[in-house]
Amino acid sequence: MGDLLQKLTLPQDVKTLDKEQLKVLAEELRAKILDVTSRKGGHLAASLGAVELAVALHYCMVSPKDKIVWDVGHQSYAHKLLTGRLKHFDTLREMGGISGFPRAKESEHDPFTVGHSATSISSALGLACARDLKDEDDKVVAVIGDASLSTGMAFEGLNQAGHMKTNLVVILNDNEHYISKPVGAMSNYLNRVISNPLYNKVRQEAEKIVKNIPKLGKPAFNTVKKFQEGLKNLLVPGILFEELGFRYFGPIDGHNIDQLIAMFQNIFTMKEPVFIHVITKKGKGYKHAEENPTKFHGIGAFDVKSGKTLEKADKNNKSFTEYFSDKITEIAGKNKNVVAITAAMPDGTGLQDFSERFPDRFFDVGITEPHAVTFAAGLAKGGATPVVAIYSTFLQRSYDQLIHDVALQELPVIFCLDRAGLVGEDGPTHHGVFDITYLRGLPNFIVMAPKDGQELEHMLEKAIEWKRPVAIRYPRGTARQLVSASSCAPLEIGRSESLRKGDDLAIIAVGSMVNTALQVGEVLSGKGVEAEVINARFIKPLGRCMLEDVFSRQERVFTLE
Ligand SMILES: Cc1ncc(C[n+]2csc(CCOP(=O)(O)OP(=O)(O)O)c2C)c(N)n1
Repeated sequence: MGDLLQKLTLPQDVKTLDKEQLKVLAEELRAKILDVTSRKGGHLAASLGAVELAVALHYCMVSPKDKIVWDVGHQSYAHKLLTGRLKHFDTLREMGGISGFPRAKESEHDPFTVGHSATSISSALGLACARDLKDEDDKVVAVIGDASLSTGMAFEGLNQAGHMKTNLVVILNDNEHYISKPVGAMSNYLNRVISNPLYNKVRQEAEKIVKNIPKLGKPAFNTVKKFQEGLKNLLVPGILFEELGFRYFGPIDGHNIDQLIAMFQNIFTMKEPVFIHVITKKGKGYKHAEENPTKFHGIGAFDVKSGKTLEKADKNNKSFTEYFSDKITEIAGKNKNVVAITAAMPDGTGLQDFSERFPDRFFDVGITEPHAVTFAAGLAKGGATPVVAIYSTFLQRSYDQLIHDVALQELPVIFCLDRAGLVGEDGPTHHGVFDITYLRGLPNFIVMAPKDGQELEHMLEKAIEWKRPVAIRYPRGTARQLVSASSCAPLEIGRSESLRKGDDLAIIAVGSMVNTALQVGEVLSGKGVEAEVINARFIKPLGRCMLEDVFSRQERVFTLE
């Protein structure tokens, strides 16, 4: 490991380094991030892209008094290494180790716990307002990516900050990349801003010319004013943000530490909402990640030299995501009514194939989960059969839309909730552990969990037939086949299936826990206890007949969910 990094104890120690040393520090940070991520997995590409940003911010700020709120937080590894977590960084994403995202409980240098997209501007604005109420002068910065900026929540934050004229810095970390390729009008706009060669310089020149025209009569002056406005719209990059009440600066090179520092030192003297547009490269400094930022967005352990992921032992078994992916593509081939929606995650949710085969029926709406749900409701109302593929944790954000736009109107929208249950390394912000609770209360909804891949296929087919709001939840990882297809009981709403007979006790299990229940059954059998195992299949409606039957026969009933 490099010397400089090891010598830093407090984040402000960065200030003791000269400009050349700062560049060396950036390379040391990169090497450390690459080394640990290659062994532990993690969000490599975004973190490599934000190294210079982290160095320059800590050079110009004094954390924890000053606050940096990283959006999503998957790009914050350099920040973590600079804020006292170098020694434990090898425990990245382990239970009890360093979290893959900023976590307030982990460090005073993480002012807000994050993991979901687009919370940075709102929470930073809250921190800035609280600061103002106390009449203090901390600097507050939100760092947000270009994909996250296209969400409604980001705009709600900008809207309030620009209106209040709060002293807040928003840094747009624009790497022109989402997890996969960018989508949406906002992305096109930012692209035009970046490719506009005229930048602020021309604006200043244009304004100077207009101002220098000698005294004119009122009508001529108004014409000049209008001309100036027109010029501004034409020439000023980031006019959108200026119109929202921010002073816009940029675009600037996010890997040029000198430029970043000069910019930050300047804008930190201002006392108004400032928007800095920084251009970075996702995966910067690691060839494989630069070439394939989607693969290296969030990755398991990999070989640094070849960039190849180290295969998991279970590679022969398909994952639930793969079952979903194959089945939805097959169904869409036969049923032209079926459309698919993702919120910026075509790969993770398994819709990549679908998007290639049926581009007209595929909608990547960006990181806009609430919009995705209401958009799907509109599609359903218009006669389409929308399938929304989404991670359980991210659907949380759309609760009102689920109730108001889907459930109450009883619209046939099918939600395929991937990553339901515990997700492992990404931790609490990403666990899909709330959906059973938040979906069960919704009127008119059917909620199911398949025991294996084949049952997921049946559920998907039936869900499309039933023409009702349906959610199917399934976990990350392998979908081990439990029972042969022929022994699968037909799927009727609310009907469970019996998988094992036994008089001593009953286990009612749902989803992937059915597998565990069957294993428990075997273990108990070896000890002379015979367990009945029931696959509930439905979380809502619960199989009332099954429950009455089981409780009439068994004294001990266990549930596994
Ligand atoms: C509400 C929500 N939806 C989806 C995600 C999954 N997600 C994590 S990072 C990411 C892309 C973020 O892109 P951007 O903000 O541009 O940052 P970059 O990764 O390019 O640095 C997505 C979709 C999330 N974290 N939160």
